[in-house]
Amino acid sequence: MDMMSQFSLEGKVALVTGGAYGIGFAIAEALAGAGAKIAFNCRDEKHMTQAISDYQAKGIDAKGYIADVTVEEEVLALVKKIEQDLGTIDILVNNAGIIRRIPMTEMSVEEFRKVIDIDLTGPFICAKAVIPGMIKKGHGKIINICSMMSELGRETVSAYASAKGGLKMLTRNICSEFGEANIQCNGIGPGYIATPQTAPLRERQPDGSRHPFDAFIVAKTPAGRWGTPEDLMGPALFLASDASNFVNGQILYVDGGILAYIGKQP
Ligand code: NAP
Ligand code: GCO
Repeated sequence: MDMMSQFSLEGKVALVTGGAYGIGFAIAEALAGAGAKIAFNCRDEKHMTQAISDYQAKGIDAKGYIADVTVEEEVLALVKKIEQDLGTIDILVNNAGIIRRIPMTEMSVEEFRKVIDIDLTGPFICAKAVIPGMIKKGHGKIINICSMMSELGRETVSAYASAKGGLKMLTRNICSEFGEANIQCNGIGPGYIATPQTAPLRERQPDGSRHPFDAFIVAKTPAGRWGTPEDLMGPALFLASDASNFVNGQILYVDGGILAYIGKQP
C-alpha cells in the first residue's frame, strides 16, 4: 500500500480561521504542502494583506477573507464566498482565538464573555456553517485548536480555560452527532508555543533576564523548549487527512510532554 497517499489533500478545500499568522498560518502551510486549496479569515485588513503576501512568498495562493468568527452572518457569507471561489469546504480548522490574562475577581463579565465568544462560540458558529456542505459531500474534517488549558487551569486564565475546556467537549459532541456522516472532528492541544499570543510570557525583563514564566515553562517541558508553530504542522496534516479517518473525538496534545510531567525537583 502507498502509505503516503493517505496524507494527500489534493483537491481538498481547507478553511483555517485566524490563519493570518501564528499557529493558523503554519497549519495552513502544512495543508497546502499536501495539496489543499487554502482559505483563511481574520478581522484586520492589514493582517490579511500581509498574510496573503507571506503565503505567496511560500508559493501558496491562499485566499484571504475578512470575517469575525463570532458573527454568524459574516461566517455564513464567508463560507458562501469560499464555495464560490474554491469549492465546498472539506477541512475546517477552528484556530481563531484570543486570551486575556486577568485575575478572575478583576475580570469584567464583558471581558469573560468576549473570550468565550471568540474561543468557543466562534468554533460552534464555524462548524455549524460548514457541516451541511460536508454532509452533502459525504465527508469532512474539523480540527478544533484546543489547549493545555482544556485540561489544566492556572492563575489569570479563567475565561480562556473555560472556553478551551468547552471546546474539548464541543469536539466530542460534533464527533458524536456527525460521525455517521463520515465527519471526523478532533482537537489539537498545543503546549506553550512561541507566537504573538505568548510573546508577553517570553519578553526579556528590564534587567535583561529571562521572563520568569519563560524559565518556568522550559523547566516544566520535557522537551526543554517552547514549541514552534511548525511543531503543529505534521499533527494537523494527520488529522486533516485520510490517515485519521477512524480517529474521532480525540484531543491530540502537541506539548513536548508537559502534560505528562510533574516537573523538575527545585
Ligand atoms: P495569535 O498569534 O494571537 O493569532 C490569532 C489569530 O486569530 C490572528 O490571525 C487573529 O487575527 C485571529 N482572530 C482573533 N480573533 C478573531 C475573530 N474573532 N475572528 C477571526 N479571526 C480572529 O494566536 P496563536 O498563538 O497563533 O493561537 C492560535 C490558536 O491556538 C488560538 O485558538 C489559541 O488559543 C490556540 N493556542 C495557542 C497556544 C500558544 O501557546 N500560542 C497554545 C495552545 C493553543 P485578527 O486579530 O486580524 O482577527
Ligand atoms: C498562558 C498561555 C497558554 C497557552 C496555551 C497553552 O497564558 O497560560 O497563553 O494558555 O496559550 O493555551 O496550551
